[in-house]
Amino acid sequence: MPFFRASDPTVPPGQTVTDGFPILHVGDVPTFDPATWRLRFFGLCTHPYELNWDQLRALPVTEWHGDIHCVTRWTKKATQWRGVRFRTLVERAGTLPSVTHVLQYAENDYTTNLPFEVMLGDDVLIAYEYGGRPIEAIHGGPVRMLVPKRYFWKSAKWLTGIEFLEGDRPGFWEVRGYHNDGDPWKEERYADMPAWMA
Ligand SMILES: Nc1nc2c(c(=O)[nH]1)N[C@H]1C(S)=C(S)[C@@H](COP(=O)(O)O)O[C@H]1N2
Ligand SMILES: [Mo]
Repeated sequence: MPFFRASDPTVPPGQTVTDGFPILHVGDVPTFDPATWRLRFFGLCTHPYELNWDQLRALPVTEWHGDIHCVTRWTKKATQWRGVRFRTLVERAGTLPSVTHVLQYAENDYTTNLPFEVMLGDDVLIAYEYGGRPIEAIHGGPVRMLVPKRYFWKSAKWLTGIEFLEGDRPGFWEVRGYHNDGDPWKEERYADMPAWMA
């Protein structure tokens, strides 16, 4: 049952803690075939590459435990994710010094953008396990991005690619009025809207 802790300093402003795990996405849940699954790294880098399923699973595993925050005002505490640290995969691509932003690509033409600096954090994972099990398809399995410092729309489910950019390029929700940066602690929910109105 959801409950509200208005003064809990561990919950960002305007959020309600939920025990459930809501499901939010556009389009249908895609099917996963490990034989054909690929994750592409491209854009401004000296070594664009792609990983297949076995190659991704052979990379060092990192874990992150913590809270996730959706712009629709639910926060889920103490989630547990496992996957590969995004920064490791960036280093392998040899990004150019001019890279300023990263665009995540996913199934169903979903995209979302963030500054390169945010994506290089220790807590940013290309995740394939949730709560000790493979991420369910409805939650973005086999592989989703996890950027816990931002609202959850910045964590693409069914990740298919990563583009390194010079300059920013707004993604699916960002061009539809969501905030470009989406920091839950600053209540950056929607663009051009004062926090008191959101
Ligand atoms: N590919 C894809 N990723 C997506 C979305 C989407 O529509 N498509 N929705 C985003 C939004 S708005 C949220 S809140 C979270 C929801 O993740 P969940 O369904 O696992 O809770 O996924 C994000 N990633
Ligand atoms: Mo969302």
